[in-house]
Amino acid sequence: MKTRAAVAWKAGEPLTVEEVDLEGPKSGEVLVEIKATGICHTDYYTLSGADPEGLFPTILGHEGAGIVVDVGPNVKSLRKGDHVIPLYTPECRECKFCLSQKTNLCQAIRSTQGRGLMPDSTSRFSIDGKPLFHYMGTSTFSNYTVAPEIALAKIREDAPFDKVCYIGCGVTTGLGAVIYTAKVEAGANVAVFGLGGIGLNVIQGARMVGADKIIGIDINPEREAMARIFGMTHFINPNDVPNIVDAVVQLTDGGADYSFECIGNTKVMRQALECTHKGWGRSIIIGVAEAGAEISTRPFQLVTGRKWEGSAFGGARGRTDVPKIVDWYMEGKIDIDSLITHTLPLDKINDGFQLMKSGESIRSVVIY
Ligand code: NAD
Ligand code: AHE
Ligand code: ZN
Repeated sequence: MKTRAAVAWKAGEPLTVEEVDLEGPKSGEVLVEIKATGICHTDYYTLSGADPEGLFPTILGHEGAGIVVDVGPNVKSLRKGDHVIPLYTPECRECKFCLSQKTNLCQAIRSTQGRGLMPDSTSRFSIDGKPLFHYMGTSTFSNYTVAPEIALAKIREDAPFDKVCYIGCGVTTGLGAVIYTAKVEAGANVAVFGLGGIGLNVIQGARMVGADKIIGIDINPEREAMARIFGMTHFINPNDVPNIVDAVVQLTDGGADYSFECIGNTKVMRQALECTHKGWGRSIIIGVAEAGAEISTRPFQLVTGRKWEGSAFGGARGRTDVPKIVDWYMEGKIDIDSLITHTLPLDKINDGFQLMKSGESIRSVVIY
């Protein structure tokens, strides 16, 4: 079949909307009509050329929601008409990683996904007979996409696609880092570095679990108002204080119990670790840093009890947890609408990247 898709031909170049050929689903695969997709900073990161797994030409996008239009042979858990959110972190429930119950990082299809291919090592997308790479197993910047059954979460049918698409990455990553990865307890002091599409969801998660001080840190002063609505109790612009680590330590009587880096800046990652409390502080890296970037600190920081950790997709097991997060939204327990500051047609997708770069948007959503 044919589908309209925004194609990334080369790193650093704008996407172009094209008519693309899409092969039907093979064994264990599902054809999905994408109804809406968010634009995440990670799409921009890969487009920029900084992603060691970035392959071109490709169809980016990993924050979508849509409807199943066809299933391939051996698909058991989904059928035509089901509403779904594609998962860049699948959940096969059979691999060593899933069975461990210690991680959400299902590895069933990770190697082919990282090479921009379906599990049989081929692509379903092509243009003029030349294959295009898939991206993160999702490629939601295409009106129709094919994904493995294990990489689709079935969601309730009354949930609006143009809002719950954001649960496909940003919402789950932010809330999940607090709830599933860090397991922040009521009364804890939390510091959040970077108040964008992810950081504001960390703030929202921290409020949900009853954190005490929720300190937001961002160089963009425009982020303060929205962060306060989501539960931030204190705001610090690092450009307004001599030392951001000292500022957080003073506010929290010795350091934050938990900190979250939601930027992808290795210098900030160090600050986020060092502002946590001696003896028990835990710092969770969410931000994605470019190929070649490395983190550093004095080992003494770890010897004296601070822990450096990371979180992918908020530690969420997608097929199990994503439908629950959709329920939280539908029950009014979380706010998604306020964070979607811009909606665009596919033809304007490059404007969405521009709005992110300029700091004007929190989330832009493309509606097909
Ligand atoms: P975003 O662009 O919406 O937000 C980034 C925020 O950081 C902005 O508000 C910006 O003003 C702020 N910022 C930039 N430099 C700063 C600095 N030096 N100090 C303080 N604040 C600073 O991006 P996003 O969509 O929220 O994504 C954030 C990061 O999380 C990206 O690196 C993205 O790739 C990553 N990410 C990771 C996962 C995961 O599973 N680990 C999932 C989604 C996104
Ligand atoms: N290819 C990148 C990896 C980037 C990365 O860390 N991705 C996150 C999700 S970001 C979503 O916005 C992730 O889930 N990582 C775990 C994994 O298995 O990829 C690089 O830098 O190499
Ligand atoms: Zn993302």
